[in-house]
Amino acid sequence: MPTMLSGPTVPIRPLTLVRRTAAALRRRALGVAAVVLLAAFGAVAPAQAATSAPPDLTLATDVDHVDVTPVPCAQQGFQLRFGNAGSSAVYADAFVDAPAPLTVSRPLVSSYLPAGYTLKVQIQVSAPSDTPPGAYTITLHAGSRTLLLPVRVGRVPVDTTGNLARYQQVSASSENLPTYPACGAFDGDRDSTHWAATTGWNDATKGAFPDWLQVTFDHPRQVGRVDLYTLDSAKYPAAAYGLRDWNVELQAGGAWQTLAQVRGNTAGKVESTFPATTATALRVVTLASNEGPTYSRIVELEAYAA
Ligand SMILES: [Ca+2]
Repeated sequence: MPTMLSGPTVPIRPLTLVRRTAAALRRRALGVAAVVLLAAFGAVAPAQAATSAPPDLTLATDVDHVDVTPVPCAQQGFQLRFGNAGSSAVYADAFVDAPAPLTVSRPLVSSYLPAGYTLKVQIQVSAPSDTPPGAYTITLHAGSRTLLLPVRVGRVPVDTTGNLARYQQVSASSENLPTYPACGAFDGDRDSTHWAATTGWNDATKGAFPDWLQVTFDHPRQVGRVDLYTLDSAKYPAAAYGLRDWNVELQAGGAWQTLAQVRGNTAGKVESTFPATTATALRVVTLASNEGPTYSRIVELEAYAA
């Protein structure tokens, strides 16, 4: 019979939780002060002036503005410099607020900050392809500090290769992040030797099939050919690590239609051709890998009219 212990159970509170709570309480108090200060002065200090402000928490960035191209996988952002100018260590939070539809990779940075220490964190800034070009502002908060970072959103580049999948919105059943995002399969780089440099998609559900990788067109497109580049390098040949079986599907008339089926593939590149079909989206449904029950790997996925 199992042994039963009697008496009250005292939960062990994680140390990190206690510290977060303390930071939250301090933030609430200092937040009120920040609102009063902002109301009094009607503006906040520019990015470069903030670090010279009185002690305690400091906020700064490595750039005075961020240029954003609204396409998947664009590498753009800034370095957040979050410091403690006080004489004792603190746990503190910095908030990075981006106006919709902009998003940031780290909306909250929580950290232990020894006295005199400045934490440096790289923040990625992203925008969907339908973001109106123009000026935006990211607001950074920490304690009583507020910092405004101007953002300039440009236009979506024009593809000149005929590849209908470039600069479109992409999604996947799962992503093995941060190294193998879905957008890596639409970045214009077909080279498998760059596999570990975010230029390919690898799902995150090892051993589970099917997976899928999708591109959604900004307006209906006529698609008659799909080129799929699976992982194929000297180190990782397609016959051992690449995709073996998959379906090419188009969303036409509101429903998914299978236009091509590939089975038993061992090549690095496969062209699937079919009667040109007007579609709002394209997806590849992966069914098996040459490695066995592991992962789906696509270095680049391209779509053409014919
Ligand atoms: Ca790629």
